[in-house]
Amino acid sequence: MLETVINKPNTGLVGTITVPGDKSISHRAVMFGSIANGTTEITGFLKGEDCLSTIRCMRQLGVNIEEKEDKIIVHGKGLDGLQEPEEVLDVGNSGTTIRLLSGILATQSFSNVLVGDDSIAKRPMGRVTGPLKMMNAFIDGRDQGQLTPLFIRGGNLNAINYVSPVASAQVKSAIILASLRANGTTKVTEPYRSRDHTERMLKAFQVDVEVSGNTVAIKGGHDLVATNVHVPGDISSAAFMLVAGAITKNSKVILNNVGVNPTRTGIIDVLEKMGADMDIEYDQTSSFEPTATITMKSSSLNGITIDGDLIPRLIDEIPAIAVLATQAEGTTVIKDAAELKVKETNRIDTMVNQLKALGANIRATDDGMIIEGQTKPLTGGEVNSFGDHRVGMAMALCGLISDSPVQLINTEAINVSYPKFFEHLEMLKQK
Ligand code: SPQ
Repeated sequence: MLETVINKPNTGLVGTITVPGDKSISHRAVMFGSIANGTTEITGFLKGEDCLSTIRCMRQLGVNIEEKEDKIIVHGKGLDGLQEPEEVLDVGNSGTTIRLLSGILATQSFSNVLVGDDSIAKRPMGRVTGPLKMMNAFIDGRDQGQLTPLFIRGGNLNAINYVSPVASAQVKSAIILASLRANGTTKVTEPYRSRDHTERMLKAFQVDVEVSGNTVAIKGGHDLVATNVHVPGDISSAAFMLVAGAITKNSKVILNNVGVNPTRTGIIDVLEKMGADMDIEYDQTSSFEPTATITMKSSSLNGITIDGDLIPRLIDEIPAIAVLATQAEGTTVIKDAAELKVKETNRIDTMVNQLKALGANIRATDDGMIIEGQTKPLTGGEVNSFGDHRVGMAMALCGLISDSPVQLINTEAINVSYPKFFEHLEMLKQK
């Protein structure tokens, strides 16, 4: 396991970073390009471990995907041109790959076995396999298809009207993808709106997707028409640099090309409410995903409550927000976030335990955490990502502000979404 030591910068963090491509959008671009008719060129693609797993799986399904220095070229097979894989499909650490791919495979009459790493083996799959089985796909697996390995053989799907108990873009997307070959109109309703990259991108691939409030409707029988996709920077990765700039003295961090899809910008709302010294300049773009340049300066922050429909708009940013809250004056309460328990790790427990180990005043609740900010400085010491990229990056940020260095164990996990994370932090320190 790799280890990295993170020290306080001599002065502040200063400089400009172009954040890496959006992970959610990169996955979808490869999958949708694969099932489209024609060639899709993808620029800005995130070459992180998770998205590379998606490329590997789509290749196993017979799709020719070229990896160039500056773009990915997907030679789409059409939804009816995929082939039965000879080997097991291994999604690695990627929940998005296994869940969205399950939706695609539910439309296919051949057999597939899907596996992932130890973290994937613990994550709930029933939330996706349940509705896909209702549509008539044959799915089995450990605990009757609730857990990996999964076996999927689909085809002959019926449309369903599904009311999801969770706001989850992965659940919604899997059902939408399956509904491309279902008989009739499928509807998915969520308690709160989750990220809508699937809906936006399918429209760009000329699929008719109807959105009304928290419900998405799609009529079966659609074919995708290939289109070129430019992937904007990932706001979930940008969040770590925004927090770094806000909590480190004498800092001015400029982030270019940040994706600011409104279903993802909960972190911006939180930073504004906490009093961050931040400036946002929206780009003029013709893409179906908006972008902006964000400037963050060292900030005096106050604690706030984060809950309700804000949670799906910042679910992946909560590890970074927990670190931010340790530097805010007063109490930050995060609630309605029980979904954190089923991510790469149980992010409530891992973040609370790791921050406590550095002396933070934080406690876990059933559906979130409570952080008393600024009660005492963080001490530094040894922490672990436990194989969770977002926990790793959040804990690395603590080294920027703690009394003594932070030694992070298992840093390789960060390659899942932000392979240049430490390089970027160093660039900001050197200026
Ligand atoms: O792909 P994976 O492992 O599920 O990744 C995570 C992450 O932190 O990067 C979650 F652990 O992001 C999910 C996100 O939490 C990516 C995603 C998507 O691309 O559709 C949606 C969210 O998950 P969910 O369960 O709410 O649908």
